[in-house]
Amino acid sequence: MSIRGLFITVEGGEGVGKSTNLAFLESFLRDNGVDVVCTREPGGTAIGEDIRRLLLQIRQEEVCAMTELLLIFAARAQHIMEAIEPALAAGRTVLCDRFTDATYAYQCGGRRVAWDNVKQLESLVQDKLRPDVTLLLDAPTVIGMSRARVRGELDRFEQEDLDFFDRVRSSYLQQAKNDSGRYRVIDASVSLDQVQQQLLTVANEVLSFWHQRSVGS
Ligand code: Z5A
Repeated sequence: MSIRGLFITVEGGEGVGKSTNLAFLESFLRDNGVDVVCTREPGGTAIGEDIRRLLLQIRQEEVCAMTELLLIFAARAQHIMEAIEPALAAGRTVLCDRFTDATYAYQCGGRRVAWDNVKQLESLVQDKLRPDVTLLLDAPTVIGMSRARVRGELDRFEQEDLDFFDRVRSSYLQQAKNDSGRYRVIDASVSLDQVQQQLLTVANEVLSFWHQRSVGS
């Protein structure tokens, strides 16, 4: 039987550099012999990517916060069953661009959905599955927004205002404070080189965690 893989998630507000740094982390871990699977939420499966399109699409009608929440967890249920669990069970390290902490940040922090609603869905959909390590890329909201907005057309989330994204950021920082054993907070407001220097420290920590788990099994 193979050792269960590590589940690493990368979180942060829009435009803080998650995709860029996830790719950096992926190649560092691969170069060091770790078998990595990269994925994202919402998405990561064919059904999940269909749901993602539905979630990001700008619509005429207002999208009810509960509809949004249930769609996110519907995509997550498929993602866990089809991609995350099989990879972890096969001993592969899963590197995921956003997971349930994003739901606490965006739906509870941003949309003001009750925390307990997310907690209940988390237990229902994930059972005991939680990330082993979470990297929070943190930067003042205006920095992330300005980096993301050079891309042009805005999706349904990107159309939210500064207050919304400030609430998202505060929620992430609070989560990191409440679960400091799992979280590593990276200052993402500095140059990419400086961000990646900080990431290397965490990546080396992940490597030694991985080696310990391999030896201990
Ligand atoms: N959502 C939700 O509401 N609830 C949930 O549970 C989940 C998601 C899972 C889509 O997610 C939306 O889903 C998201 C929340 C919601 N909406 N928002 N906002 P997403 O992760 O796909 O969307 P995103 O946050 O908008 O990602 P992004 O805009 O692609 O940003 P990013 O991946 O963090 O950044 P990036 O693409 O790596 O970098 C952006 C640009 O900045 C790029 O040109 C880089 O070269 C540049 N960059 C990166 N780092 C630096 C530094 N350090 N200096 C200078 N320039 C930099």
